[in-house]
Amino acid sequence: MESALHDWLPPIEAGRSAGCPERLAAAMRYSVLGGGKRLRPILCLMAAEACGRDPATALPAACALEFVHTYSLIHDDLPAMDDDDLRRGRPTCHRAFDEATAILAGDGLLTLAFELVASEIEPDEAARACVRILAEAAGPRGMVAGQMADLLAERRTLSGSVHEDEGSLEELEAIHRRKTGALLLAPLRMGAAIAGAPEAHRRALESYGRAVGLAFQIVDDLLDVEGDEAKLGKRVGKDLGLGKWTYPRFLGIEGSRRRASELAAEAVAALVPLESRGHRLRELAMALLERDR
Ligand code: GRG
Repeated sequence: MESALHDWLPPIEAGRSAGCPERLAAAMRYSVLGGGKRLRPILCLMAAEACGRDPATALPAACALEFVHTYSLIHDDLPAMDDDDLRRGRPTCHRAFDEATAILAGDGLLTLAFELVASEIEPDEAARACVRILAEAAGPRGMVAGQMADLLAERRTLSGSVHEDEGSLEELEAIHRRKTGALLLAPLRMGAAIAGAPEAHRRALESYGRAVGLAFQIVDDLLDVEGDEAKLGKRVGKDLGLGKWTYPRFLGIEGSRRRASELAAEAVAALVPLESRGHRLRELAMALLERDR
């Protein structure tokens, strides 16, 4: 995964950049190659494998997912959004470079992702399906919509137009299904499309992806309350300060843990049609509950 990401990013060296300015290539590489769990790419490779395909055939899709995810982190960290200084244990892109370069690095990664999917995935039918899945997940009805809804909810809370205990769990889940969930479901759908999986397997992977997506978000909220800043490589305790709606806020710490476990169990149960080929995805769902970064 790491070497594929390395190879598909524009090189920095003068004369080798094939039209990509060195500073832009440096910012893109800084953000993508600076760590990260690679969860979305791993889900994509595992989904292709669970459907009986060599996971290497899904590598371009896996890289594209990581590019889109990294773009979203770069833009989310900007002063106009979360205004963060630390990401993946290092200064955020706009801190290491500057704001304009960070915006362009995000734009570059988002568009490079689609170039990669369109040109490297075979057959054409699978490439077209992956372009559509990725665009839907990342776009104005997916992740961008979730980010907008999250910002609006935060502003309502901070302006006092919504009281602390108002807002509902349903509303919170609707935000997360799009903001985080969509880009965690997309890898499973892309892996299945690349493998040409039958309908029953696609549906199983989608149910798994939805449950894992929400469980991942709940654990993320818990880590913001209880996590270790050094291990996470980002600021903790910021959700409360920003007036964010989180699972611990609605369900408490224990209730959130319980809900995450239920969702992981749901995810595992959804894999039954894949029989023993779903074993890595099964292990991953359980491991996500224990993650500390
Ligand atoms: C700017 C359009 C736009 C969207 C931003 C994903 C996102 C939307 C914002 C990130 C804010 C955030 C911390 C969301 C919680 C869940 C999440 C996506 C965490 C980061 O993902 P990880 O834990 O990160 O997979 P690594 O660094 O491991 O890849």
